[in-house]
Amino acid sequence: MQTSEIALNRLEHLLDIKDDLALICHKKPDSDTLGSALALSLGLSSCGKKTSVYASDPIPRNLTFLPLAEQVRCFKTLKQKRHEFAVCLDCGDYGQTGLRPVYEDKHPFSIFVNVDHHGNEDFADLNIIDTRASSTAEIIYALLLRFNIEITKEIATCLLAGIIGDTDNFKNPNTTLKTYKATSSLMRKGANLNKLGKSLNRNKSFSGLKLWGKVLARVKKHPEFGIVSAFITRKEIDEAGCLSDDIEGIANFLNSIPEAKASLLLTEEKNGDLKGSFRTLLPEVDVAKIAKFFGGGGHRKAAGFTFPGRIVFKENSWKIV
Ligand SMILES: [Mn+2]
Repeated sequence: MQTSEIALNRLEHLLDIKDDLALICHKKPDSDTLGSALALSLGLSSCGKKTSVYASDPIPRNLTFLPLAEQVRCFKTLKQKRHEFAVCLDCGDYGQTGLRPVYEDKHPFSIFVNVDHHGNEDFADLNIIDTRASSTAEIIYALLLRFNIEITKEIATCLLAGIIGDTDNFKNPNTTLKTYKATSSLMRKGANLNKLGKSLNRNKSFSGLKLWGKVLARVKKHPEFGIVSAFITRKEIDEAGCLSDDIEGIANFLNSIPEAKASLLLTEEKNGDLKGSFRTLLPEVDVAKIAKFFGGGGHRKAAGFTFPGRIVFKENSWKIV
């Protein structure tokens, strides 16, 4: 799925005539949603536009180095500001925007745009979707070129952070020739690939690594489906004093063995929910379909679900209750 010229022209026109925008990251911001929002914010500011970046959840500590990350605001401010025009970045569905708990299904924006590479749902008034892009950052890169906005070193850094994050260091099958072309151009603009890789990948704490050990010790492979799975309980996360950054990456790491068709990591959430994260590296496997079966969603290579539940385990077996 790729956005039509008409939609792109409409977005260009809207950005031309409107001066004040809210840029909204998805829940639990990652480097793609945040890098895309910050890059767009920096780019539009250079054209004299007023932009504010919002996120419903705090920024993970390994992303606070991104230019302007300290200026990301919470949803309380979003409510006070009464923006007319909002663009959400990297949100696969309306729920991902985090707006529902604040506004229910009736958001207050008269112009609501979504720029994304997942393409599950056309929930905004204008949906700029490219499912062939590795990341939303790759789409924003193309949009900035189209709008003749100069890509500064800061913008390049934000966009490359998004690309590195979503391609899992250029390892995922969503990495294309276009991704490498964008990357090389962003590096030419001053983004430091080495430094970014270090900041994004070296983000674990000591207790976090110990938790990884526990989780990896209980990895199982389904004999029929080839799904490699593991789980983390809330008690273990709390006892280790771990943050969500510490657990980040386990789901991808489970795919490291070649016989894995897909991986599933189950995490007990604070609110009593059980979160499932599916990942696959195989082009023919679509984990979004499996996640949908459990009431969730996502894209072909990374998808997830949540439902109320807890894990009960004894020695070698475990079940969801
Ligand atoms: Mn993304």
